[in-house]
Amino acid sequence: MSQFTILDTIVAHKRQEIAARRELVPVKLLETSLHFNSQPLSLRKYLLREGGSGLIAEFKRKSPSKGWINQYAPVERTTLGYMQAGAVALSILTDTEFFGGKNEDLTTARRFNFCPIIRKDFVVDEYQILEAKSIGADAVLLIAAVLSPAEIDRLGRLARSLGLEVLLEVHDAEELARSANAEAVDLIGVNNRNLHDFSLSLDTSMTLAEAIPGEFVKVSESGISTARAIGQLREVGYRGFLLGEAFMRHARPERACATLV
Ligand code: IGP
Repeated sequence: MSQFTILDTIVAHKRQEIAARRELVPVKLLETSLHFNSQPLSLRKYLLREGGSGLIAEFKRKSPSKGWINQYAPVERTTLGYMQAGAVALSILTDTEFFGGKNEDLTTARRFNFCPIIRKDFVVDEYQILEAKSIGADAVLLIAAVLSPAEIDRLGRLARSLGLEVLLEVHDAEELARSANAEAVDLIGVNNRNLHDFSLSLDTSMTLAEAIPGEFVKVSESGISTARAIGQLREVGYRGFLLGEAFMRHARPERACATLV
């Protein structure tokens, strides 16, 4: 479906940002970062651990669909609290314009936690993969709706060559069929949010589950807020559950996380 969505606006803005960023912090400089040569943690392994919650807790201040969700929760206390509550991994939004995040949020989370961290952003360029590595991420998100199969292949392989795992986000069977490339992708995330009208339905994950090839770890993203929903998703094969707003809309997101684990 090639309908105009918020994604087009975000991606256009992102390309401008990257051009500016590249001038400020050239690749050579990224490569000298402390994290650049560190060994990342495997999101796949953490999610597949026996008895784990499978929860991926997200730090998200605002979004195009909800506006401000939480302006005040500090990254340190929230992410450490998420982990103490029993989350398995973290997802940190680094987009500033639309999600109120920044790279420093991820480096801060990195300092306070020993767990896989996903850099959540709109990746359209190799530069962002190198940047993700340089700020201490363990995994990157690639969104099928904004990338061609060739781009997914190229960006995914680059990420993997740096030891990063790749979470590919899809929201329908067609995207899944054209993008599920085992050479470039480690995990498949089904986004329950419809990016055209922002409506949410867990049915998206429920119906796509069996179409996801077995070599990928299955993750369900967005609109999840109850233990019951997590139980249903687990039953059809999901091993990762990405929750943002259900936690972040509370003044103490980490406490909301503790009630779900
Ligand atoms: C979390 P929610 O409904 O629990 O806040 O959703 C996460 O899935 C959502 O933030 C998300 C997202 C994205 C954000 C899914 N895919 C891509 C930015 C970019």
